Amino acid sequence: MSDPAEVQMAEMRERARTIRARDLRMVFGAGLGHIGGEFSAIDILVTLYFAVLRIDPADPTAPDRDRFVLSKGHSAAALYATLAEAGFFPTAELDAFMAPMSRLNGHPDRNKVPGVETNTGPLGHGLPVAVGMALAARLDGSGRRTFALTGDGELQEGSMWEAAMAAAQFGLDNLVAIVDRNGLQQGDFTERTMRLEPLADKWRAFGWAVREVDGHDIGAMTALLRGVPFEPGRPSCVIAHTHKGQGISFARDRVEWHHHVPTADEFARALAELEASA
Ligand SMILES: Cc1ncc(C[n+]2csc(CCOP(=O)(O)OP(=O)(O)O)c2C)c(N)n1
Ligand SMILES: [Mg+2]
Repeated sequence: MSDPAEVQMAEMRERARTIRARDLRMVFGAGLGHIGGEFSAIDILVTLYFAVLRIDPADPTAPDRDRFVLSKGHSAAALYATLAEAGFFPTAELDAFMAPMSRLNGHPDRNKVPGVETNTGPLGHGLPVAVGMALAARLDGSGRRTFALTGDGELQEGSMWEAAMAAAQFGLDNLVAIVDRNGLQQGDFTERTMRLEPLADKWRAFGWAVREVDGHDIGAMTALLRGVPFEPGRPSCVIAHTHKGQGISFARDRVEWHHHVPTADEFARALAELEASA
């Protein structure tokens, strides 16, 4: 494997595996967390942080850095593990996830954690904030881009569609929404709770340029996300088809793993699976 692009992809897959293992330890150690939606999002986060975002962990407040908003803020552990892997803070701190006085809270806090761009957790807030960030970038005359990662269940929040309308109205082609389309929300399938399909057509009807991708294919996502905006004058939407719990065979596509905390036996088996996939 001498092709530099292939080497980079292999490195990113290895980072994703490492981040999944750290996330698993964090949730097991804290006794709280959202492994399902974290594991569906980790390949997307790795693609963004290691191949797409124009950021410098040594200078986390540089004015023209790209912005990333974790609209599905309950996946905080995955964001922390990714930020630490990228060098925003030491990986040793991850063990303090949700411990008393730790800055690694259950939902991300921009005032505490380097690399976190805005506080999220209440579903339906991150994309609206990202629209404001993208508009501000334009008003500043800055070339920085804003990327927001949303849940699919989160799209049942009306504020997401107000934000989608506004982004198209303002012609924000410096904004990218990535939908973690894992098909599950907290208690059931999205389609059984509040139907989202035809989802790509909905975003198109709201004025966005839409692409669909395998949300666990880091190579495909890298190629796609390096090509934004998809159309000049329109915001870009990527529907990333994913699986909740991806990486742990007995958690994959299982609704209870939305916030199930592994037992000691499950923890050991999951870690063994992740280690075996190296
Ligand atoms: C406004 C609001 N209502 C409820 C919750 C509790 N909650 C956290 S995650 C979640 C389900 C989200 O599903 P989805 O957006 O599909 O996330 P994913 O499947 O990626 O975990 C719910 C209901 C919340 N955080 N905010
Ligand atoms: Mg979901």
